[in-house]
Amino acid sequence: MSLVLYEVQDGVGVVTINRPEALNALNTPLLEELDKVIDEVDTDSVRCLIITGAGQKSFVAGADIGEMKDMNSREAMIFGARGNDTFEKIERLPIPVIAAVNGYALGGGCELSLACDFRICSDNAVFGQPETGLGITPGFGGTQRLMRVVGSGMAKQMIYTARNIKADEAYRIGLVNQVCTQEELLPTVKKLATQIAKNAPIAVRGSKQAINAADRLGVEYGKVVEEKCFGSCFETHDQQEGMGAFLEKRKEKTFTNS
Ligand code: DAK
Repeated sequence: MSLVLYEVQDGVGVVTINRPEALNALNTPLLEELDKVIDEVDTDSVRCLIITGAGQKSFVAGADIGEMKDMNSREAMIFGARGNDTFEKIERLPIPVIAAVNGYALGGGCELSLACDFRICSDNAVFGQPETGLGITPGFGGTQRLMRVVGSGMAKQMIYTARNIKADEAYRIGLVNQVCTQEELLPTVKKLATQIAKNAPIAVRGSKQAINAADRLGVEYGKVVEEKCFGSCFETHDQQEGMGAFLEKRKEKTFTNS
């Protein structure tokens, strides 16, 4: 049985972390499969990716504590680097990635959701960075990405206290964009993904690139990337099609990512 499932429908890919008996905790074989699946996403045909967890209870309940417990320092660094590399790949995918958080998103699970462009969760979701209570620091980018989403004060509070927060609080602090029932979660996220998939990929991708550039390297650099992306939309099929459709009062548009 695969530890990571992947399917594509109508230009939307769904990655499912599939280890429900351990609440989808991330161990080495799972991280290796996830890395492979991310490499296999065909970003020419897939226009938006969703990441979710198998079962009704958990998105990802963190890195596998059983596997980590007896690691030596070197092994822990390798484990951390593996997770970091894969999460970095997710963040750098040219297409948008939405986390559909269907339960526990703790430690590495919260960090996986933070590597996505944004998060939508079910009302039973629980977020947290419990690492300091386990004697470790967050290791899959949590000290870096959480503060960018919720601000450094709130990120520090969550990390230092290791306190879990429920869906309503996650919404209040801006960690998730929307909360829905468990049944509504995937349909809601798929609808959003389909809405994204309908827009010009060249423009959606350029927007992601410019926002991420500013996020990582600052506004001055982000503005340069924005100008470059804006300019490179012109003379493309998609720019001609989008503006042409408006001027011709035409609803139907065919974007080709070219
Ligand atoms: N690891 C391994 N197994 C886990 C797990 C985890 N993180 N979370 C749950 N499980 C397993 C449980 O052991 C149990 O297995 P069995 O006993 O049935 O064999 C099964 O999933 C069901 O869990 P529970 O029986 O505990 O279920 P409950 O509903 O009672 O509780 C819970 C659900 C999510 C509150 C509880 O399972 C829990 O507290 N889990 C641990 C959550 C946690 O602390 N997660 C953060 C892990 S630390 C680094 C790289 C990465 C990281 C850090 C550093 N470097 C190397 C630099 C990342 C760290 C983390 O993510």
